[in-house]
Order: sequence, then structure tokens, then C-alpha cells
Amino acid sequence: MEELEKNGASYSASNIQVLEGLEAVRKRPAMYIGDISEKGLHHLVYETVDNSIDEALAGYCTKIDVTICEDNSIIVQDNGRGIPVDMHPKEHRSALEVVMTVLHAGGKFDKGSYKVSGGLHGVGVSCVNALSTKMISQVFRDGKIYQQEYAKGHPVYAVKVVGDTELRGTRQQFWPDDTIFATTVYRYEILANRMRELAYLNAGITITLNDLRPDDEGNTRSEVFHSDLGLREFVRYIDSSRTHLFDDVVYLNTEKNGIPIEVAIMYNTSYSENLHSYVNNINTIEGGTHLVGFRAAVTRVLKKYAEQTAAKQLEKAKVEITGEDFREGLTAVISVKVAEPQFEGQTKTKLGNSEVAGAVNQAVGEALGFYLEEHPKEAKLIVDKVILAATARVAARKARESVQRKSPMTGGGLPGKLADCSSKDPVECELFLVEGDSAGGSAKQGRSRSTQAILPLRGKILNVEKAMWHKAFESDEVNNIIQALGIRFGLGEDSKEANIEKLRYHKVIIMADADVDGQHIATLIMTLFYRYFPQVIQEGHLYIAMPPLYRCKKGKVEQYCYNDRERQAFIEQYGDGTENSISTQRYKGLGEMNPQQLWETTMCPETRMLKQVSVENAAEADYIFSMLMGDDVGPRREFIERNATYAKIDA
Ligand code: 0RA
Repeated sequence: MEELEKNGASYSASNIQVLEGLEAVRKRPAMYIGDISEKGLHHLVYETVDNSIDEALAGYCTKIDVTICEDNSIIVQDNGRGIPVDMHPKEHRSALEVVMTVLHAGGKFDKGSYKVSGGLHGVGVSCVNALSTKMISQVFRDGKIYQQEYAKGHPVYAVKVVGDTELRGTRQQFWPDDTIFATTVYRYEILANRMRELAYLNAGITITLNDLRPDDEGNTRSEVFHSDLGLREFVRYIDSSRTHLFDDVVYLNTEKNGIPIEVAIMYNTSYSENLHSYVNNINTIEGGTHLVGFRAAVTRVLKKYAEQTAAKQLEKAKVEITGEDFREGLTAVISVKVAEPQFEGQTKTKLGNSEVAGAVNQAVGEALGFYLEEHPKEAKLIVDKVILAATARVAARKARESVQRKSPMTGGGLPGKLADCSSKDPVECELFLVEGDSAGGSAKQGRSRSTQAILPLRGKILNVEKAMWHKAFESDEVNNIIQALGIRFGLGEDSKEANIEKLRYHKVIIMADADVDGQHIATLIMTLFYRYFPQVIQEGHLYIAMPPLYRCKKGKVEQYCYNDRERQAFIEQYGDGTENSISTQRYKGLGEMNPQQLWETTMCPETRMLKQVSVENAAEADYIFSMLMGDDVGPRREFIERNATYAKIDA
């Protein structure tokens, strides 16, 4: 048996622990990969890629190729050492077979081998195998190609040599089981976003994504993700649509108490704090101890610096600065690697390890303190911005207090324009945010009064991406939405956290025209939620209604069509292949439908189509929202053009 020493840990087949069988995975897949929707499907790729990332972090792999094949199978190939194929001493079968067929056999749960990467659930590639109708593992080692094939996780034959090679590494190909997943069609963009994120988080690794499925023009796609500067480039990418206070990235890459810590910070002229935190490459959307340490350090160091250098200014502004003020306009990526992470919270994305707070606090404190001392010009820009933020916050509090006097919590009632539902059980209640008074009128007449509430919105709502925090409280439309929802922000003295448990409707449905204006309004509302009430999105309460584009009629047959594809299908089924003798009514706006039609097509829970708003990738969403809502026209136009075909299909 071969052994390889690195960092004091010896890797061999005997390191691989055997814990559990795979039947459980097929029986209850959601327990292992989160869910069986599109998200779970993509998770299979992440899980497989994570093993290669581990090999790269161990220092043995530089390239990972991910390929979406024409049949929606996935190939992940790396140039690492190759999964060991020697005989497992206790199991009497090849180590490869153990890794592929035994739950938790990846070695990750073995303290001796320092593994930090890992999918959110850290379940290992054996789960991918169990959830695939077919999987083929190939190992390129010692000049030979070793191969084993599996069906639903069961080996089809013992590991065998199938050829010679000069390559080194591991190649995994799997075909997700369509009796388990709701969909088995991969989305290029979802994988591209994750591969981009992984490339930034693990500087130096080259990840190539290929999509061999030809598009309408017969073209395939391929993209290479590689970052030499790691988080320094990542934070620039996320913040590229914002105007910066100064061009520098404040950066640190260090190790404290055995915890590798990498942080990159930029300051921009916006009013929101955009923190993206990762533990072992997992996006910790619920935060945790690493964020606690980060925030404490930023507050402590900047407060001390401001008091030392801008005492007079502070006195003149007559405001007490708090932690919040230091973080307005701050975009940061924080990445730590923790050997035995404890994940807590609703979605298990909150780091619990208490020792990490102090380590991050210390590392960020030192680096930021050093930066401020070395860069007095930039430091002054930050301090000026902090004082401005404190001033605005005091104004915001005043505005908020006047709003909340009228809020449902204090008996001030609901907005006058709201047609509320009679049920008071949030679980069954739905709030439709409807573009325009006329569509709002139809919706009020057509709705199911017991569970559906209607709030008509007039025109464009405030672009919160560009507005200062307190402006939101001065906007009637924003206030109406907040009051109807029953949630508030500003719970603590000045905390921006909403009391989400008071949400009065568990479905909040944006209903806008299926045209450019409607999409813009939907985007503005999504921006409001994304920035101010992200929990509403995270907990799956935000939806977009999908009104039909056409009503097609042929003789007695009538059908609503939600896109051009459906219309074409109707024409092919009922016409002579052309549009002759078929009548098509094109709906330009919601207002063109009468209340009965609006109910049938868009509101009735049995027949309607809703899109649930989710944030697959928070860093990418941050970039896209700031780009769509910002000042720069170029990237926005490019994005809209690139996505125009999707918009057409989806609309
Ligand atoms: C355990 C030990 C060794 C390599 C690996 C795991 C390994 C696993 C994967 C999964 C995907 N790609 C991978 N590459 C390597 C080292 C065995 C040795 O050379 O001694």
C-alpha cells in the first residue's frame, strides 16, 4: 500500500472511515442534499467538485474541468493524485469502491486528514452516486486508467484497468436519477456562478466549465474561471457597478490560532453593507462567529481612528457614532477555513465555533489599523462617510418613528389602499402587490377574499439601491408595503433587522405587466426586499405572478398561453400549422383582463403559475442588483441583451 506524507497526515485507504449504507440516501434524498428540486440537482455537481477542490487545497491539483454533456450527465475531471484504488484493509475491496459506495467515506470525517472543503451537507460523492441511475469513476494513476461503474450506487463490476494513460487525476461522470429529481436539466448560469465563486475563493485553481448542449444556433459554451488574486478580485467583481470611495482593496490573508483567514474590503458610496462570508467555501448566509469578529474589529478600529483624527468634526455633528455607521457602503468578502465547523441556524449556514470570532477580530483589527495608519487620505474619506452615515441615521430614526406611530403594531391601522383578506392566519394568506390602480381594481374583484389581499402600487417605487436608508421611510409606496406586511425594521436602537415573525402573509406575490415596465417594477420591488428584508426571500415568501401573454381560440377550444412556445404548440395542434382560422388575443397588460380572467389565469392557486424568488448565489445577486439598479448603462445593457432570450421564454 502506498502512503504519502503531507502536513503530518498520512493518506491511505485505511484513513477512509466506513459509517453508513446508501439505501437511506435514496429513501430520503432531501435529508442528504437539501432538496430534490433544481437546487438539489445542482448540488450533485458541487459535491463532486468539492472533492477535487479538497485535492487542490491539499496542494496536489491545479485544474478542474466540469462538463455538462448533451444528455445532461456531468463530468468532473481533475489533475490530482487520483482516488486510491488499492485494497481497503478491512473492507476487502478497492478504496475507490468504498469512497463511491459508502456514506461519509470521503475521509472528511477523519480528523487525521485535514479536509476543509465540503458541500453544504458534506455528504460526499457516494450520495451523488446513490442518486444517479449510472455513474462511472475513472482514476488515472501510475500510467493506468482504473474504472468502475455503478447503478443507483451499486457497483456493476469490480475496479478494473481499462487502458493506459499519461494523465493523473480523477474523472467522475454521473447521470442524475429522474425518478428522484423534479428536473434533471442543468442550468449553465447556476453552475457558472458557483464555479466563478469557487475560483475566487481558491486562488490559483483553474476551473473550466463546458456546456456541450447546443443552443438554438447550434453553439456550445465554455468558460474558464481562474483568479490569481483571490478575494481581492472577488470583492472588485461584486462591487464593480458601484462607485468607490477610493480604489484600494483592504486585504489580508493570514492564519490566526491555526485558522486560515482571508478578507477583502472595499468602500463605496452606497448606503448598504454587503458582507459575503464563507466557511470552507460554503456561503454562510446566516453569518456567525466569523462575522461577529469582523464587525467588532471594523467598529473598534474605525471608532478609535475617528476619535483620534476627527474629534472636532464629531463634536460639530452632534451625533454618537455606532457600529452601523462604520459599515455603510462597505463591501467585504470574508473566507475562513475551519477544521471542524459547527453549523447552526435554520439553514445550517451560521458558523457557531466561538474561537473563530476572536481570531477574525484580531486579524482584521491588525490589518485595518495598519491600513489606516499607512493611508491617511483614504482613511479620511472613510471617516467623513461614517459621520455622514451617523447624521443620516438620526434623521432616519425620526422618520421611522413617525411611520411606526401609524403602524399596525401600535394600532394605527393598515394602509388605506390595501384590500385585506379576512383570514388572519399568515400561513394561508397571500398579498398581491399589483402594478397600477386599474389592475389593482380587477384583482380586488377577482380575488378570493378570505385569503388574498391586494395592494395596488402606483408607478415606479423607490430605487432603494440608490437611496439613502432613511429615504425609504419617506416613500409612500414603500411605507404601504411595509405596513401591509406587518414587519418593521429598526428593532433594536438602530438595528436594520426586520421582525420577520410578524409577517402577515406567507406568500407575497408581485403582479406586474409582462412588459419592460412591468419587469422594471418587479425588479425594484425585489431590490427592496433583497436589501431591506432578505429573510422574506431566504424563507421563500416572495413570488412573482405569471400572467398569460395570449388567449388562443379555435372554434370552441380556448387556451391561455404563457409564452410563445405554448402559443406555437396551440397553433400546431389546432391549426393547419399556420395562424389562419385561429384567433389570438394578446394581453399587453394586466388591465386588459377582466376580473374573472385575471383570477383564472394568474391568481387562482389551482391554475396559476408562480415563480418563487430565491437567491442561489448571494454574491452574484449582489453584483446583479447593484448593476441593474446602478448608474452604469453599459453592463446593464449587456446583461439584458444576454438574458433577453430567457426573458422571452419565461415571460
Ligand atoms: C484520498 C487520498 C488521496 C487522494 C484522494 C483522496 C483524492 C480524492 C479525490 C476526489 C476527487 N479527486 C480526488 N483526488 C484525490 C491520495 C492517495 C495517494 O496518492 O496516496
